[in-house]
Amino acid sequence: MKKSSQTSLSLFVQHFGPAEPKHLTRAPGRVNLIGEHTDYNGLPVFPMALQRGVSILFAERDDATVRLANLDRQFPACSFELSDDIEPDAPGAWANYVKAAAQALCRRHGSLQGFDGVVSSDLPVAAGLSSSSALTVAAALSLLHRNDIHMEPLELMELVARGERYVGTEGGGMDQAICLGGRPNTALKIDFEPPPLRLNPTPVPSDWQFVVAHSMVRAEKSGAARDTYNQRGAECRDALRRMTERLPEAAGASRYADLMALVSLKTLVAAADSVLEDPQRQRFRHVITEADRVEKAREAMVAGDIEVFGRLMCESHESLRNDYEVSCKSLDELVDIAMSSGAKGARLTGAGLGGCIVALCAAEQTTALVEALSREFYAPRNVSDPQAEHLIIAEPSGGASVIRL
Ligand code: NG1
Repeated sequence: MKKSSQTSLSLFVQHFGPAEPKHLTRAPGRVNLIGEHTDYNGLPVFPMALQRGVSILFAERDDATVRLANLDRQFPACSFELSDDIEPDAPGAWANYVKAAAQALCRRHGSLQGFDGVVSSDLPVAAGLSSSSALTVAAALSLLHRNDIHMEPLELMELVARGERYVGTEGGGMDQAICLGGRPNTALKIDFEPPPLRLNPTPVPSDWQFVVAHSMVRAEKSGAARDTYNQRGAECRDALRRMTERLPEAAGASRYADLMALVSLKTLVAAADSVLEDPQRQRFRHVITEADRVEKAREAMVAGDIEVFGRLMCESHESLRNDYEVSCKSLDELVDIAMSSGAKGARLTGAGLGGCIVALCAAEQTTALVEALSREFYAPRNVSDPQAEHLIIAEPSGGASVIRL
């Protein structure tokens, strides 16, 4: 057993007595390479699963109770009863991500039996690396395993994605899909429309390296950041409605994917200038150009063209900063440092408003890039060992699973 599992085990004994936990669920975080704020508009994304994630060490219970302790002391222990109508804790409470999975599975499968578990994580929290969905997926898999229920991966991805809206964020389906569907050495382009979602595995060239760097600004998806996130979604829906009402060639389109299939990108960008006002015009322009960049980025990865992939990442960042307005000073600074230190491309990743950037470099440039970020961004902030927490040399990794110990 690894050191972290041993610590989980002692916390388990401390909270739940000597019963032996026999199962370990592990769900990875993810880094989205390109395709930001597109998923909830039904447009594609291009993430990969990370080597870091959330784990639950658990023992089965013979009743409908779930009890959880967390190795991270900032998250207090919690306990609740499984049902199809579970009362949420206060907004932002970590237990809500577990309750989200539990309620969704109870609604789908009827009454379930619970477990006692200890949660641990080596992902930074509120960093845009999807620690929340990793927890939701880990809870869902633990419950399914406890109750001997098999679900097809695509059905589970959609159920958990809808289920996580329980926490109050009107998210898309990217995080749950990559967390369950991740594969080693592979990024996945994920298409949402028309349903069911489709995973398009794309090998990451072995001479490319993605590096993730935390801005040290927390992007909490509760409170103000959640409101901004949901507001962006509403602005995008409003923009789509107006465009389909006003553009004769878009008549009948009810989704972004239909609109983009019917009308060229160039025509849509020009039409938006006359049909929409800011901020709807800006949000619309980001969403449709970003979806286009996802397709081009996948082609560039297949062709091994690191220059084109990098350029698309930089365009994505500019669009997120200027049109979607979800960057911040520290994210921009990280992107600038990366771009002047050998990166081929860099952009904010995840929802933004803090959290991380992802940079792409040729593998042999990795050390120089990491050193520059350490020296120019982290040292002035008194972080002496950024790789312990804030800097991740990303390894495209496999999806979530449960193992018997
Ligand atoms: P993060 O970065 O984990 O907050 C959120 C959404 C994604 C996606 C991105 C922006 C959830 C669970 N995750 O991710 O679906 O919309 O923002 O691209 O809501």
